[in-house]
Amino acid sequence: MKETNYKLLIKKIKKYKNIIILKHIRPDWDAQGSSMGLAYLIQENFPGKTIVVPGDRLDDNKDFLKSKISNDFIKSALVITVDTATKSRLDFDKYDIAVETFKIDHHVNIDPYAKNEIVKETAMACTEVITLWADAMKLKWNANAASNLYKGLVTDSGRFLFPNTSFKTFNAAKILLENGANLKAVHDSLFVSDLKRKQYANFAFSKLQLSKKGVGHITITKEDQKPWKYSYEEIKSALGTMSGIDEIKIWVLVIELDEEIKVSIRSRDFEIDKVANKYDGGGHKLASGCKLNTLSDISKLVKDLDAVITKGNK
Ligand SMILES: [Mn+2]
Repeated sequence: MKETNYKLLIKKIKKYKNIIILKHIRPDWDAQGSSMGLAYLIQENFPGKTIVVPGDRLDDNKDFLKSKISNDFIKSALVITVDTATKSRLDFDKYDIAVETFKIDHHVNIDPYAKNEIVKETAMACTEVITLWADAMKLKWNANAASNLYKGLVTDSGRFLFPNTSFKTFNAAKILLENGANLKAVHDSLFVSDLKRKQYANFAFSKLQLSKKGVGHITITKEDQKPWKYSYEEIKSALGTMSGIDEIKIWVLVIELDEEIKVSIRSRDFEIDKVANKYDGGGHKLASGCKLNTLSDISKLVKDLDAVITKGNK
């Protein structure tokens, strides 16, 4: 990573009055926390900017929303993307008319689509990248910026339990807590569940099927989803019900959507990304996603994951 791009980002922010911050479709808290945290940081340190954060939100925060974004506005703006590895995943259909673009990310950089970038593939969360940048550039903090960035850090690290959690993750957390992140408010907003959520988790877990080798899978069909009226992210929360269980070595959540069948695969020890590659997907060694053509392909996928355990690919 070229540290010079740290300063370049500051230079670009200073230069442009209009700033658009883009995140990926179906945002998670790293995407939203990165975009909102960065927006609050820019607002605090560079007054007078018009900052817009378009796309879906996970909560009812209406800050930095704009009902209509004209082509002229886009062309005149600095367009920063966060937490989005590939251009096709951006939650914005007019990225191509942007002139000045800047990518901030922590995914494997398979699609360097922006003019400039700060990409740290070893960072736990995109919010970690932004936090370390803001700290190095000695920006002024406020509680909104720190709390939003902390949300991405605590969720992308699985509450600091994922095996790649490191001293760097805690260093970013330290910076955010020193600068006003409200730990209790953030944790309450993210982790205090309502009764319906618990009931959904119970329902999902009751569908668990476990292979002899230790591959657990839950399939949530379109029919299953109807009574809950949940968003994709909420449906996906069923994935977590299978983690932290000794007998489940690899766990798989299959979600049937209108246009595709999405699969999430997780493991504590076994490398599952190669299997994900085989099914039109990929990601990290212990956390990957892929797609299936039909629900009946699940048994093939489970067999392939069984083989990973048999071979002992740790
Ligand atoms: Mn992320």
